[in-house]
Formats: sequence, structure tokens, C-alpha cells
Amino acid sequence: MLRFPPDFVWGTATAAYQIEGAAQDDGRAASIWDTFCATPGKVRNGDSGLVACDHYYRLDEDLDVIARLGVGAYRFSVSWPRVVGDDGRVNQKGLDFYRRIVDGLHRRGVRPLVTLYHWDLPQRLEDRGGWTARDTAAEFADYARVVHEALAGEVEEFTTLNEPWVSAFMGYGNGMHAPGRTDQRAAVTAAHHLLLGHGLAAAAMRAADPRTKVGVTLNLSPVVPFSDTDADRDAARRYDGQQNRLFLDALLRGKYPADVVELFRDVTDFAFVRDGDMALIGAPLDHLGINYYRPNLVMDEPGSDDPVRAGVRMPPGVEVTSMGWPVQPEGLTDLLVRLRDDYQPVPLYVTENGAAFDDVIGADGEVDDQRRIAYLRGHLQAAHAALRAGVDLRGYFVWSLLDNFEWAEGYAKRFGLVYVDYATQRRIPKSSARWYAGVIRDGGVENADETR
Ligand code: IFM
Repeated sequence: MLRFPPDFVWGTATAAYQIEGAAQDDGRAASIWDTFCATPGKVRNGDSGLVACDHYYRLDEDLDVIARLGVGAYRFSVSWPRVVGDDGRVNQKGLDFYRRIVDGLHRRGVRPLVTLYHWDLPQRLEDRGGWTARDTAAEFADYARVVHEALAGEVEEFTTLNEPWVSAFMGYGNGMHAPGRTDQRAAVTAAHHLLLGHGLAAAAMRAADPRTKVGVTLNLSPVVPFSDTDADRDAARRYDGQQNRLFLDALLRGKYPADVVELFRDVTDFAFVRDGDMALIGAPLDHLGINYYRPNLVMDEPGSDDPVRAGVRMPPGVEVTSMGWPVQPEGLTDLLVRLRDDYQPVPLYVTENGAAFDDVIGADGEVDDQRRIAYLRGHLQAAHAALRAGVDLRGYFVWSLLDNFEWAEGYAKRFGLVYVDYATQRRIPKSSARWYAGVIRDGGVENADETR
């Protein structure tokens, strides 16, 4: 057995727009994802989060599912447009929903970890420029203050942003996510304002209660050059700069890396960075969340019109998930060790890790997802290797509790420990849910040698 420390936090995670549904109920305002989903051709099968997993109306049932897993913590996000209406006023019914989640978790002995922004920007703010507008960062801090006040005393840990890289570069750069803009200058500007929003929100919550713990979650990946040529190695540096170092250096060193600023020289002069911004962004974190799914094997693409000019290639002979992502657990060890070596110490959590596979309900009514079990086991072994190397890893959260709305892929991709039959909204725990409950009970996973 590979045993984890006794106080290691075992958890699972979701996000508001992906599971809640009730998108037009109880005063919830529209978000950029409602608008994006309603735009033909943006989301597979024209799916949307209108109903999703109907979690808003099935809260108690889902909290029981969480409790049965035996997790110590549950990471969920608050929907900004549910909490602040189109008139800019606080929507009490929206806030009450999150109080019910927190209370229900406490009653079941599960610690809540609240993420304030998991991509559902109020549409009214996008209409005023979205994350390209500096005011959005201030609006975010106001919203953070409201949620913090409502949940104060009940929630110790807040995560400001989930994966700002995705919000900025997929939302404003390549347009694959809401709001669907394709403008590199907008993407870099949005990245800065997201980080500024983090800094302002963290300061606001700490000012309200200095005991509040604040972190942020990044999607990070090791970046590996496709070949040993100078061109591919430089492409890997650029890719790593945009995906990892732009955010890590800002948050953990209080500055943007010079080579990344240079990379974007043709699209922006970074004039959006004002005095004091970097001190706010670089204020010490209580924890850093890492969402890890895969490494990226990167090749130089000189003809690309993207400033990074680097393309991702598939490593030969490696298993892929139904997202087309290679399964390479060793990348998680590499990433965690790199964070320990390259940056100032900060407690780390793997806030997301998991895989989509084409799960089916068998003749016996069960969902036997052995490939997901193998994926999770491999990644827990990799996390354990990082612990043995001295990394300060405090916890691990499986993505996701439930099958859910997988953004541009709609409902076609299933990441859950629990299968959702969308026609009936029936929840069916998969074999991986039982397996994960066993891991938590035992406090560890079997050694890699025993699973070969
Ligand atoms: O579903 C997403 C989640 O919202 C953010 N991290 C990656 C997951 C899988 O794509």
C-alpha cells in the first residue's frame, strides 16, 4: 500500500454551470455560457446548462451521494449570476442555495471548499467588456465580498478563480469557450484582469476576516518539446510561458515573465498593468490548486498566427481518454516537483484530476468503468511519488462527482464517479465511486508494482 498522510484531504469537485441547471429560476441572471450555448454551432449537439444535472433541485440527494463516497471535502463553485442579479443587486434566493449546500455538507461531516469563479461571468458584465474591462475585476471583488460575508464562519477556504488560462485564452483568444471572442490582445488583457480580480477579491475577503484562507486554481501541465531541435525546445518554452509561467510567476513572484511579455509584444504593450497591480496579484497565497489532466508534447509551428506558434502533438503508443487526452500520470509527479523546485513554498492541492470515458450502463444496471479506476490509481501513485519527494501536497479532488455539462463538448463526455442518466436524472455510482470510497477508507492506493 502507498499510504497518504493521515490529514490528507480526499475530495471530489464540481462547478455550478456544469451541474446546477435552474438557469432561469429564482432570480438567476444570464451568464456568458447561457449566451454561448444559445449561439448555433458553439456547443456540441446544441447542449446547454439549462437543466444540466438538475442539482439545484436535487441537492439533498446529491449531498447524500457525496457523503456515501466518504470524502473529507467537496469543492464546488458559486454562480456569480445566481448571486448578483441583472440590476446589480444581491439575489437572496441565490445566496440561500449556497448556504444550503454548506449547511448540508457540515451536517454530513464534509468540508466545503468554495470556488468563486468557474467561468460563468454575468452576461451584463460581458456587455460592458467582460474580462477585458478593468471594472470587471472590481465587480468580482464586490461579489466575493458578498459570498464571503454570507458564508463567513461556515467556510474557511475560498478559491478565487478556476483556470484563468482557460477563461482568458479559450474565452477571448481562440473562441472555443464563452464569450467566444478571438482576439489575442483581448485574451492577454483578460488574463491580467482575471488575476487582478483574484488579488482584489483576496484582499477584500482577508480584510473582512483575516482568518480566511484564500487560494487560486490553475490548469497546469508539464510541457515537453517534441524533438531535441532548438525550434521545438523554444516552442516548448513559449507554450510553457503562456500556459504555466504567465500565471505562476504573477501569483508566486509578483511579476510577469519577461520572455512572455516579449512573446505578446506584437499584440499588447501590457499598458493595462497599473501601479500596485502586481503587489495585489502576488500577495501570498494560502494554497495553490492544480488541475492536472495531461502533459503537452509541443512542436514549433512557425506559420501559426497565434503568438505562441506551438502545436500540441500526441505521444505515440499512449492510451487516450475520450477527450483525446493522453494518459500520462508521471506528468503529475513532474509538475508537482517542478512547483516545489521553481517557486516559493505554498501548500498544494490537486483540485481536479480525472478522465472522460464512454461509460455505458451494463445489462446488470451497473457502470463498470475500469479504465477510470486505472487512470485515478495511476495518478494517485504519481501524487504519492511527489509526496515522497518532499512536495507539500495536502489533498486530491477527483473531477468530477457527477457526469455533467462538459462545456463545448456538451453532455457527450462523462467525467463522473457517478453516472447521470440525463433522461431520468437517475444517479448511478460507477465502479470507480466504490473504488475511490475504498481508497479513502484505506487512506491510500496499492503500489504500482501490485497493479501491473
Ligand atoms: O470540466 C472541466 C472543468 O470545468 C475544468 N477543468 C477541466 C474539466 C475537464 O475538461
